[in-house]
Amino acid sequence: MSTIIDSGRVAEHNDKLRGGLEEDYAALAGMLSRRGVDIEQLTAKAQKFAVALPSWGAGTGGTRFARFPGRGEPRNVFEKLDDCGVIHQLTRATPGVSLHFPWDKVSDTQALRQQAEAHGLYFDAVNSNTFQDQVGQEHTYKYGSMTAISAATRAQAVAHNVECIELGNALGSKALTVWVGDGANFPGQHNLRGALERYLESAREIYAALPADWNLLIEHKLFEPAFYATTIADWGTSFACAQSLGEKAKCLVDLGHHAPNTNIEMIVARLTQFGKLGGFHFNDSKYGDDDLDSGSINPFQLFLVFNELADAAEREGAAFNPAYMLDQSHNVTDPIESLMSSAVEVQRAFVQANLVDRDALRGFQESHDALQSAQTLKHAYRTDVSAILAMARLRNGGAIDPVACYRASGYRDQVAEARPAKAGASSSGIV
Ligand code: AOS
Ligand code: ZN
Ligand code: ZN
Ligand code: ZN
Repeated sequence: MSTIIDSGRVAEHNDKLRGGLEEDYAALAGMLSRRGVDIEQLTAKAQKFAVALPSWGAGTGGTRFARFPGRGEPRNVFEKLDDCGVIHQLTRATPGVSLHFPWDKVSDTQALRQQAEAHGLYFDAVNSNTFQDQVGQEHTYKYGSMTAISAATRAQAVAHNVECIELGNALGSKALTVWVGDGANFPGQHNLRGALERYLESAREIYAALPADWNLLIEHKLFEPAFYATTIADWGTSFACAQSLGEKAKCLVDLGHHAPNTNIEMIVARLTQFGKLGGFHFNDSKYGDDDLDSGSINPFQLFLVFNELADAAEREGAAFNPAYMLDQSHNVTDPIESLMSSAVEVQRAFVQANLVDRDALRGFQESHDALQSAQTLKHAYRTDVSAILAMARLRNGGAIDPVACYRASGYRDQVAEARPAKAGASSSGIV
């Protein structure tokens, strides 16, 4: 597997920090063993944890007001893969890459697959894009795509999704994520039921094109770009559509796509109970679909989501395998640094949730001890598992401190030279 940052530099970085890490790890091991927890089991789980990277997250996202590009942004899908390769090389937690078509222009699937493999990467779910018009496109999506009144527009949206499946199939992906911005800005603009009927009609055609081992992941979002009524606005609609389409259709939960104060972990519990949790877009938010870095605003919520996932994994075993992906917009940070730290935050929530004493929790629940039930969760959440995460990276060949190692490597300076800024460089997209 080829590395992008010289492996000697990573080793040098680790050598400086190894002694301190070993001390912290031993102290944590002792503390956990008094609680009856074997640190090695947790570290082994952490070593297997994976969250996929969004190809569109490698560049600066921008908002509807402006985009302020960073230095050395990737100019094509191959350069995005290089950046993803760096993130995975140092974190060892991000082997998957989720592509977005047609933002990612792919003509030679073989060459792309080879490059991914050289970096130890594979392709996770592919994303279609019918929320904006592309140059030369015959029918506009201004009034909707899969729900459009115009049959020709709907057919075009379906054809694009089928093309995404074909591309993804050639790249080894196993799922198509569909998020559509379709909706209305005015009461009365849409026949609300009619729009969903047309959505389902289009979705059925897309579903029919799925290979046998593929999933269709339906991503809902409360609002934006439609501000009065979004066709796939909530998990109820997403769930009903997934049920009506069939077994291969599942729901994707983007953490930023809910009404404020929604109990997202309960949505996760409901979807797992009925076998319809397909995957996640992890990010964080304060107000809406903010696409801030995972764990940066509400890490306890992220932990509670993983607590439900740990419960589902305990009930369902290896069969339970939702797709974990990041979906963030980086505007004031180096996207590589944000994606590295976000992957670590998601992995942290996963490890903390695995620390929950589930037998004790069940006992407190059965005896109606609400206070101790809550404390059982808090006990796990308050445990600083950083040494486990760092040890998992070290053992997997990554960096003890990925951001420090990345900064010391000079990668951004190198790519800034190799990828000179173009005036008005195109956005990696709306996120
Ligand atoms: C849009 O809000 C969604 O989060 C989608 O996942 C979208 O495809 C992605 O964010 C890129 O814009
Ligand atoms: Zn304003
Ligand atoms: Zn998303
Ligand atoms: Zn979003």
